[in-house]
Amino acid sequence: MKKFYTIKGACPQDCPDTCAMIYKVEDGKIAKVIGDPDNNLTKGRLCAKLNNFAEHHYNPERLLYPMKRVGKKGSNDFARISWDEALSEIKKNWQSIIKEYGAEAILPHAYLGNLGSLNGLTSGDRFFNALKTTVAEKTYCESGSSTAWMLTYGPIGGLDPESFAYSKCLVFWGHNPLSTQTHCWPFVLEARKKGAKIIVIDPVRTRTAKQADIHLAPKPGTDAALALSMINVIIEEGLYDAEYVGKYCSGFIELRKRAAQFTPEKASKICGISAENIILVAREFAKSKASAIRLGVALERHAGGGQAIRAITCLPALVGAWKYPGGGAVQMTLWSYPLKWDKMSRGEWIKPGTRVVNLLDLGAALTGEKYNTDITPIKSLFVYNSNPLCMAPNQNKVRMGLERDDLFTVVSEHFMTETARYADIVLPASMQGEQLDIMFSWGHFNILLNQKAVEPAGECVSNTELFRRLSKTMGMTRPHLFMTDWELIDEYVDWDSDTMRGIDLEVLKEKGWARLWVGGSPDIRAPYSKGNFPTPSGKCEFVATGAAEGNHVKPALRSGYTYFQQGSAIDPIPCYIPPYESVDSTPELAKKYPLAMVSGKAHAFLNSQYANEKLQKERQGEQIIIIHPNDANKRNLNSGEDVKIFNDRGSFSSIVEISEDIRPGVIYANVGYWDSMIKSQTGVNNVTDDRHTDMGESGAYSDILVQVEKM
Ligand SMILES: Nc1nc2c(c(=O)[nH]1)N[C@H]1C(S)=C(S)[C@@H](COP(=O)(O)OP(=O)(O)OC[C@H]3O[C@@H](n4cnc5c(=O)[nH]c(N)nc54)[C@H](O)[C@@H]3O)O[C@H]1N2
Ligand SMILES: Nc1nc2c(c(=O)[nH]1)N[C@H]1C(S)=C(S)[C@@H](COP(=O)(O)OP(=O)(O)OC[C@H]3O[C@@H](n4cnc5c(=O)[nH]c(N)nc54)[C@H](O)[C@@H]3O)O[C@H]1N2
Ligand SMILES: [Mo]
Repeated sequence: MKKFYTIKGACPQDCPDTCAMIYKVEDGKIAKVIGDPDNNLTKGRLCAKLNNFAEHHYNPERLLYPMKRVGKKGSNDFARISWDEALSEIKKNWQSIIKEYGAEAILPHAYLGNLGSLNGLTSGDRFFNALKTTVAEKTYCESGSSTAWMLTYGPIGGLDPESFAYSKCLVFWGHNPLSTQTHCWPFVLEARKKGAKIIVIDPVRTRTAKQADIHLAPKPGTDAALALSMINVIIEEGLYDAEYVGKYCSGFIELRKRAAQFTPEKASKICGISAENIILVAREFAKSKASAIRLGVALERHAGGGQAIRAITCLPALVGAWKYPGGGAVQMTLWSYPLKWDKMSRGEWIKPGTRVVNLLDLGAALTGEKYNTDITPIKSLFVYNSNPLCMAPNQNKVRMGLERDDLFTVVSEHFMTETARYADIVLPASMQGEQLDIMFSWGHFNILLNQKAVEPAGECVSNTELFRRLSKTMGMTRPHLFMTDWELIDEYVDWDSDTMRGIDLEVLKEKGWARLWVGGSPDIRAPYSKGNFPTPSGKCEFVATGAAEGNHVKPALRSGYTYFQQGSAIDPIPCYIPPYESVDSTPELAKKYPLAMVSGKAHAFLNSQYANEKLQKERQGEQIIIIHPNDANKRNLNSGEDVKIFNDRGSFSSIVEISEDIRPGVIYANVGYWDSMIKSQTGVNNVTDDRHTDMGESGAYSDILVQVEKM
């Protein structure tokens, strides 16, 4: 007789939705994974990436055993070995590296292949910190926006998607939720039914922008000027909430003075949007009262991305929107979770002065361009939860680093990604249905328990188990390195926190998820109606306290990155910083490379994950770039042709789609395609740069100029 059972789970992906799922198990195998019909947000529906999640577990190309490279780096020539052999090979190499160069010659590289508290961003931190390796500063995403957000509001979670149903004006600013946060949309539609206006601000007419009442398409990286101009209009026309500003905001005079420099006419020239439209949107936002802004992460990927987010976050406070249910803003709900970040990363084990390498600089660090590599070169790289050859900027530099014969590289993976092909040792990682985790979200307020549904395939292990094995192999003895998964769950969550009222492990085991106690139901929820922002002044800070001293990096890096780094001084009043590369800011460069290139998320992939799944590949189609007809005509291009996109850093090929869905002077490309899926065998990140932006050391992925030509 077949044995059937169901187990409650949670989606592992780095996505704001963190869906509640149900694993349907049949004879020890996951037969199907569905969205939990009883969940307040998932409501039974998974997305284009996850709706064949069972099959993903049993993809025949999945890595099931440890392997050792026998061919050239990058060649995909590997031989199966045992776990014992793999671990002793790692031990042998690391011991000799540590003896000759010290442990700082080892660089861990992780990001958010898995978002879990146990198996996610920080799962290896305690191991690497105990081994005293170089510290990885993980700022691929979110650190710039979080830093800016916290300067304005402090660590608050802001609005939840359910609150959108009560908004009267919803602005999606550099955010494309119909691809990247689909489960919020029913609440948006509910608001629209009640008369709410939907505004999308994006250089591209995305799926989301197509649904908007108003779509503004600014030049990339100019949003600070737009937001400051809206502030100008709102103040000059007396549309701000003087009482709310007076009681709960600081720095109004300074903000007013700064915004005065951005008349709609001036901002119009910078942003490429008409002055009338700037005024229209400013008035709509101010007059709607319960107005809300959903910021994406994309805004941070420009030279002045942090300052843009600072300016944007001032808007809801300026008009007093926080007084109303459905009014305010959301950047990362994550900041409301009762998670013990310090325990998760064990930053206290790091000796002050230890080298910190920002992972956006991977190529520069491996090639010796940065970080005193003459004194302590990087001799070993350990990659897990990340696919840097595809997702890190400046791909050629990263590849050059990975090709080094004297670099001992270990990669823990689900699949033989192009990064994994450069490994000396490949280790097989388990998938979400095969491991335990407790999940938070950065787009809502549910906490979820992902229970192990089946045993791992082959010899796969979870990240927690991987680091327990490595700790033992390296002869470590600290008890914290050997805690079980259940012990880690107990340690990482502040179960006594006020937000955990009525939630314990029994509840989570039974139901799978619970909504944190964050100030009542969404129809009445307005927790900042009387200010109470956890900033140094307790107010919404138009002028950011501490910004000038560089305290801005600290709060954002608390999410598990590094802990003792200080940033450089920044302007405490929101300002406009022009792009690193643009027709207006670098006209000389623009003669050679006249098109700005923005990259964003593919509808059917999750970063580079699922790009190797048949269904998702079919759904997503081939790599395309979108170009405006004017720019296409100048180059004599026809839709469907192959083109080459290039600049001084590199190039990639793509099919061209000519469309008015993009503003002239800009092209758009989805990121996530594996090199092997692209004719040029190089990807979007071949042309991106590894520069950091103004805040949180985030990446300037979409702040680049390129040229496009027929292939
Ligand atoms: N389907 C899908 N969902 C995902 C992911 C995925 O890969 N696929 N990835 C997840 C992750 S890691 C993240 S961080 C989120 C990201 O979620 P989003 O922030 O929604 O995603 P992006 O596509 O990066 O960017 C959103 C939009 O910002 C626009 N944009 C770029 N530059 C500018 C600018 O200067 N100004 C303005 N106004 N707009 C700009 C882009 O054109 C793009 O349409 O999505 C998560 N969800
Ligand atoms: N040009 C450009 N580049 C970008 C962006 C962009 O918009 N434009 N977006 C940036 C953003 S927002 C982000 S978040 C980063 C994402 O960068 P990454 O997090 O590196 O991206 P992923 O493609 O999700 O790669 C995660 C890898 O981890 C593996 N993995 C998944 N789960 C596990 C696990 O449990 N254990 C182990 N060991 N491995 C696992 C997956 O198979 C996958 O290969 O990329 C950034 N790069
Ligand atoms: Mo991200």
